Amino acid sequence: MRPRPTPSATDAVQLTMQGPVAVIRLCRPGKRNALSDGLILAIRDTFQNLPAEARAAVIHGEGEHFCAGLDLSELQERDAGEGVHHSRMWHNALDQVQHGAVPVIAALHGAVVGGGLELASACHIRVADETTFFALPEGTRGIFVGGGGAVRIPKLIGAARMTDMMLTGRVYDAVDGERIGLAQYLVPKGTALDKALELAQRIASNAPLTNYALMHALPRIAEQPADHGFFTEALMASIAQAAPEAKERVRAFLEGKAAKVQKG
Ligand code: 1HE
Repeated sequence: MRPRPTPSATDAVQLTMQGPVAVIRLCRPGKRNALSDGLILAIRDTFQNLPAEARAAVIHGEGEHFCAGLDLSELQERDAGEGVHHSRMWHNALDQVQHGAVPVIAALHGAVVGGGLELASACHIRVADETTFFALPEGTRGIFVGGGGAVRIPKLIGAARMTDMMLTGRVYDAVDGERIGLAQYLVPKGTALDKALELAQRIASNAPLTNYALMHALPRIAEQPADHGFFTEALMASIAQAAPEAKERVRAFLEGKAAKVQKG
C-alpha cells in the first residue's frame, strides 16, 4: 500500500475568521484547485479542527474556478484495494464537511466539476455566481465518481439527471444549475462569496441546537421510513424546544422584541 499522503505547501487551504464565520479558501489556482490527495487531507484537517468560536463556514476557491475535481496527474494505476482506500479517504474528508461542527456554504464560480461538485454537494448550501458551470467529466475520463457523489448528487438533482451528466458529459450553466437544484442561490458575477458570507452570518446567529438538528437530524429523518421519521422528528423537536435559548427566543417574540417574518 502507498504511504499516506500529507498536505504540502502547494496543497494549501487557508482559514480565516470573520467574526463567527470560518472562511476556507482553496489556494491552488494554478491547477484550478484540483483536489490532490494533499488538498483533500488539508480540507479534512481544516474542518476537523475549526476554531471553537466558529458557528458557520464558507468554502470558496482562489482564481477563476471553484474546483476542477480530482487531480488527474495523481491518477496512477491503483489496484482494487488501493482504489477503495482512496475513495474512502475522500468519503472521510467530505464527511467532515457535511457532518462537522457547523453548517457550510459553498461559494461557487467557474468550474464546479467532478470532485469539485462532490465537494460542493457535501456542503449545506450552494451559492453560484453567473460564471459557474457544473459537470461530471468522470464518464468522459473513463472513471466513476468516488468522493460521495453517487450518494449526494442524486439527492440534489435525482439519479436521472446525474446519469445524463455522466453518460453524455452534459454541462449545466449557472442558470440551469440553480433551476435543477445544484445551487440554491444564483447571484451576479463575482458576488458568490459576499452572498455566502451574508448567509453564514445569519446562520451563525441561529440557536446552535437548531443548526445541529438541521445538519444531523434532518438528513437522517429524510431517509427514514415515515413512521420512524415522525418519531425521530418528535424527539428532535422536543429536545430543541426544551433548550433555554429556544424559550428565550420565543419569549422575545411574544413580548414584541424579536423580528417578524418579512416578505423577501
Ligand atoms: C488539472 C486539472 C485536474 C486543470 N487535474 N490538473 N476533472 C476534469 O476532468 C476537469 C479537468 N480540467 C478542465 O477541464 C479545465 O482545466 C477547467 C475547465 C477546469 C479549467 O480550464 P482552464 O482553461 O481555466 O485551465 P487549464 O489550462 O485547462 O488548466 C490549467 C492548469 O491546471 C493545467 O496545468 P499546467 O501545468 O499545464 O498549467 C492543467 O493541466 C491543470 N489542471 N484541471 C490536474 N483536474 C474522487 S473521484 C473524482 C473524479 C473526478 O473529479 S474526475 C474529473 C476531473
